[in-house]
Formats: sequence, structure tokens, C-alpha cells
Amino acid sequence: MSQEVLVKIKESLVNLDLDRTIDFVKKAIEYGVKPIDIINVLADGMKIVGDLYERGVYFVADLIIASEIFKEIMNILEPLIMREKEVLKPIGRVVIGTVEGDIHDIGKNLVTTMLRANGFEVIDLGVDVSPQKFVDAVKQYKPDIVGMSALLTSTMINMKKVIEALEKEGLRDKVKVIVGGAPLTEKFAKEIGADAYGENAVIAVEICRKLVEELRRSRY
Ligand code: B12
Repeated sequence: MSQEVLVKIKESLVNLDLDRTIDFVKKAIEYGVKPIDIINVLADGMKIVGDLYERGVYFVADLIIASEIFKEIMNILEPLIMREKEVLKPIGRVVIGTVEGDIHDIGKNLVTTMLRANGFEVIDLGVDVSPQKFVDAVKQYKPDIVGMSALLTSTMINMKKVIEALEKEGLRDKVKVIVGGAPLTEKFAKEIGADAYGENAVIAVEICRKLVEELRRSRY
């Protein structure tokens, strides 16, 4: 039953039907489906929407509708995710943003939610964030980790500019850098000098835990 409702959620999102998506999400919650499983099918649905756009079936306006639906559903799921975890002392501090030239933020927001739900303090710089803004935020907030997101092949390279800016300011050794976004790979992350690549929001949490441990070990 819950498998069936997950398929319906994906279909409704791909069909850009907000009301039906909300109805099926509410049903899934009633059936006891975990929020993360709902998020995963929504993410699969977004990929299909992207493919339809690439094939000329959908237009930018359709991408906007799909992202609005995703955000509406996150408004429903976020309180459930946060309720699952009782957090006392932050595990670590993360400054996160979508790099310059890029306004995709659904994935970044998801990573932010999952990190917060798992005890991280996250400062979200938003979208289209310049290297200077990342540098200023590192100076101001002294985070353990800098997280960067990019969804466009044309903006991925701006992650390298942020890392170079951190190096120039003598800040690179003080933070760990994690990058993510659909067009990225582990290889790309290594090439630009990041410490880690996170394929999705769940993996990102595990990696950030390890990065904070590494950082603490190197500090003492
Ligand atoms: C929704 C969407 C939009 C929305 C974005 C709304 C928003 N607020 O984010 C709008 C309509 C604004 C948009 C605009 C554009 N888009 Co768009 N968009 C998409 C779409 C369909 C879905 C992206 C998404 O939200 N996925 C769901 C989330 C959950 O997945 P995710 O972002 O990958 O994030 C996960 C992981 O990657 C990872 N992750 C992400 N960030 C981070 C960060 C860290 C630190 C870590 C560890 C992990 C991590 O974890 C996340 C959760 O698991 C994609 C298709 C696709 N296949 O990606 C196209 C896509 C990215 N867009 C594309 C294009 C071309 C554009 C436009 C140029 C279109 C245009 N002509 O105007 C503009 C660019 C605007 C700009 N300057 O940024 C292309 C990019 C092609 C390319 N090679 O670069 C894609 C791939 C569509 C396609 N198949 O052609 N888009």
C-alpha cells in the first residue's frame, strides 16, 4: 500500500498536480511512510521533470511549478523530520550556499534541513552566492564546514573560485569543504580541491559528521 502511494506521489509531481501530490503525501504519512522515503520519490520525480524539460515537453514555467510543489511538500515534511530528532548541543557549524550564477536551491535546502535535523547549526547564505560572500561568512561565523551546491554545468566551476578565495584569505585550512549537486562527481570534487562530495542529503549528514571529527582531531 505504501509503495503504491509513493508511486502516486511521484506521478502527481511529474504531472504538476499540487492538490493530488499533497493528498498522496498526507496518505503516505497516515500509512506511516518515513518522510525521507517521500523526499526520495519527490527527488526522483524532479529528475523526470528535468528530463521532460530537456526533451522539450516541459518548459521553464513547468520547472517552476514542480519546484513550488516540492517546496509545499517540504513545508509539510520538515516539522515531521525535525520532530524525529531531539537536539541538545550542535555537532558542528555549517555555512552553505548555492554558488554564483545558480539559483537552484531545492537540493541545498534539503541538505540544510537534514543537517539541522541531525544536530548541525546551519547558516544558509541562499542562492547565487559569490566567493567573497562565502569568505565573509567564514570570517563572521567561523564554521567547521563550508557546503556548496551547483545544479548547472556552467556554475560548477564557481566552486573552485570559492576554494581559491578561501586559500587566498588563509582560511582554507580552518574549514572542511563539501560540495554537491546533480551534475557533480567525486572526481570533480577532488579536482577542485574540496574535501568531500555528497551525493544526497542523507549521505551529506554522514560525511559532515566525519568531516567535523577530522577537523577536531587536526585541531588538537
Ligand atoms: C527545479 C529546477 C529548476 C527551477 C529551480 C527552482 C529552485 N528554487 O531550485 C528553476 C525553474 C528556477 C530552474 C531554472 C533553470 N534551470 Co533548472 N532544473 C530544475 C530541475 C528540474 C530539478 C532540480 C531539483 O530541484 N532537483 C531535486 C533536488 C532534491 O535534487 P538536487 O538539486 O540534485 O539535490 C540533491 C543532490 O544533488 C545533493 N545536493 C545538492 N546540493 C548539495 C549541496 C551539498 C553541500 C551536498 C553535500 C549535496 C547537495 O543533495 C540533494 C538532496 O538529495 C533540474 C533537473 C535535474 N535533473 O536536476 C533542472 C536543471 C538543473 N535545470 C536546468 C536548466 C538548463 C535551467 C535554466 C538554465 C533554464 C532556463 N533556460 O532558464 C535555469 C537556470 C537558472 C539559474 N541561473 O540557476 C538543467 C541544467 C543543465 C546543465 N547541463 O547545466 C537541468 C538539469 C534540466 C535539464 N535536464 O536540462 N530550474
